[in-house]
Amino acid sequence: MSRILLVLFSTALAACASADPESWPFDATPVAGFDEPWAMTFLPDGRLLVTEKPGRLLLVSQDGSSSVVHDAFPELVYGGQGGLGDVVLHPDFAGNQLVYISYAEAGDGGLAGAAVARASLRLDDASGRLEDFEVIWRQVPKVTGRGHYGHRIAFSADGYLFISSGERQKFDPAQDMQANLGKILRLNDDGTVPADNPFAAQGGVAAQIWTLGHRNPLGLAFDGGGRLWNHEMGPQHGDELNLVVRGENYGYPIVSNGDHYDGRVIPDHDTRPEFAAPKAYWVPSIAPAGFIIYSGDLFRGWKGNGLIGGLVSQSLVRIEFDGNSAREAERYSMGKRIREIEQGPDGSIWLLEDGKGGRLQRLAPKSM
Ligand SMILES: [Ca+2]
Ligand SMILES: [Ca+2]
Repeated sequence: MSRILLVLFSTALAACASADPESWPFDATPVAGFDEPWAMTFLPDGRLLVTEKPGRLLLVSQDGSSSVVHDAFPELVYGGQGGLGDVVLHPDFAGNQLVYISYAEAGDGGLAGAAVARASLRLDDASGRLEDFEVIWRQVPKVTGRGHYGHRIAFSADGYLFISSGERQKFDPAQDMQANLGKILRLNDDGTVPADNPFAAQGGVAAQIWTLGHRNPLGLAFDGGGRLWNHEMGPQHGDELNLVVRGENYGYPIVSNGDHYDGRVIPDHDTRPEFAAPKAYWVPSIAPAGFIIYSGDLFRGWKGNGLIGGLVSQSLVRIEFDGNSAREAERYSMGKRIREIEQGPDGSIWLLEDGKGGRLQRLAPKSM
């Protein structure tokens, strides 16, 4: 019953969502264009770091001018969903200049897997460069294929490094404690494993695992109360927004509110209550990518809301949270696949479109 209501609700929302900028409560100003941009983060000085999937890390000013920081990531493999991925700052970046970068890394025999590196970012007025580049985490095992790397990164307020690791379109590794695919990992900021992780006693890659049973998690964000949320692409529908709780199993590929693309049914979440169910889900898919939980004042009434980009749905989706529950509140049709979202220092909202020529756009409330 609830699923039927949600389908109706989603359909109604999609019907309401308008691609007419006149109907948006914000003005969207294009700032620059990129070659398959994938992620971005703001620096304390108001400039941005932007990644392009083919392998360039760029320093970008708010006026759109840019320079290359780094374009020689070791063993980077570009293709399919893989290439250069996320970029985030260490919570003490002002003191240590550390940045964390994820990318798809080639292995032997055509295999590949996500890797996370950290490096020191040396900045001057016009440019930046990386020093002391070091890979601190890798997907295990490397596998064939070019999909579902995941590799989103987020830091908790207490300084732990969380990485979302996709199941590489191999399904069962999401439930295998000898693989770190299909998991969310919790590490120290140098890549070592905290002794108080839920599966630390098992050793090996199991010790890295915070939660399991994920598919392709492309959004990872902490809310103001310290809760960790992730979103992930479902198979044929069933995209999920999850509250990420220590040691929980989110059930993929055993359960999903979507089904396999070849038509085989995957039992829905409500058939297996031992698995953590999503707090919100989408049938039909929105194809979520990019995720912030807004903490600014510029968009009145949006503080504490989630903002999610939509690829297939070509949308910006606003989420309202109430403690441990969540629901889609609004959806704006942007007319382009939205890959990434960030909040600017002044509370403006910045979007990256997906693909070649993907634009960086600055969103600010419409002046009345
Ligand atoms: Ca980001
Ligand atoms: Ca299902």
